[in-house]
Amino acid sequence: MNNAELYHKSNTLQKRDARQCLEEYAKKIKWKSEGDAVIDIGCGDGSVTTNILKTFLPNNCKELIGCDISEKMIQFANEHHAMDNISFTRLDIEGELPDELRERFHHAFSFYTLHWVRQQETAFSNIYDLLVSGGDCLLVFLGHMPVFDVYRLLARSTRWSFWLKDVDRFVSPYHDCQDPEKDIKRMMTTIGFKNVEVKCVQKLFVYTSVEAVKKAVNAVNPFKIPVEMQEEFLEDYVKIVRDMQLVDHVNNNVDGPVHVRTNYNLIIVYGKK
Ligand code: J10
Repeated sequence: MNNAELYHKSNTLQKRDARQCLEEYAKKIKWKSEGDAVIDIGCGDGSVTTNILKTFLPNNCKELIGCDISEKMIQFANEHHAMDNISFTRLDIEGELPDELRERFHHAFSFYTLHWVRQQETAFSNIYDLLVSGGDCLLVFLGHMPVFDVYRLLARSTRWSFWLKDVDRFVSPYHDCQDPEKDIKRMMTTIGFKNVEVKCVQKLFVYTSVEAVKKAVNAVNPFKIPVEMQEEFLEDYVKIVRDMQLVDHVNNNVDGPVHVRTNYNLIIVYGKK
């Protein structure tokens, strides 16, 4: 995920879920009276950080820093969404933490990022290390999601196997997991988190056209497919989605508009240092 312009236009599902989670869980966050430092991990284009997360923070927040592994995303976020106490900086949450970020934040948030991370223990330990003692985190990421099944099916086809050879690198670590709540709780408790709560929630999102699905897929496509093959890739993606019977004709009118259903599991995590 490297194209901020594309992502900016086609992340309706991600924005809806970030807003719904904050509406439900922001009340758990233990705000301080003197002004808090907040980090948003995997901020992408910065729109969720500034247009959604910020609206749930108390007015006396000292700073809000968005971070992302992609330099291009950070540049876009700084150009379009930086303001007074909001800035964006590059950080790989799976890598070495810079000293200046250690124990600096009262609250860490992350929306739709941690399912891309292979080394889950490293990322969660880093989140722990970003927090001051008594700080807390709210993390939202994908468990089971049909998008990953479609990737795997495409990876088995002769047409796409070359381009999707490292497919499992891009499947959520919790896609095939029987009990993600138990596994994540155990991992976080081992790291040292307290008051850990993990919920795996069933969600539904309905795209109102095939074109909208293609744009959403294109906006987060992790595979390096040559530009001239991308439309064909999206066509084949949609063929599989049809085979999976996720496309409904509205009012059974085969010539009319369609709805594309996505049922998936969203994992919502709270923990305190
Ligand atoms: C940063 O955003 C993400 O990581 C989001 C992901 C992986 C899922 C986005 C949803 C898509 C592409 C829709 C898939 C649609 C289907 C009909 C399976």
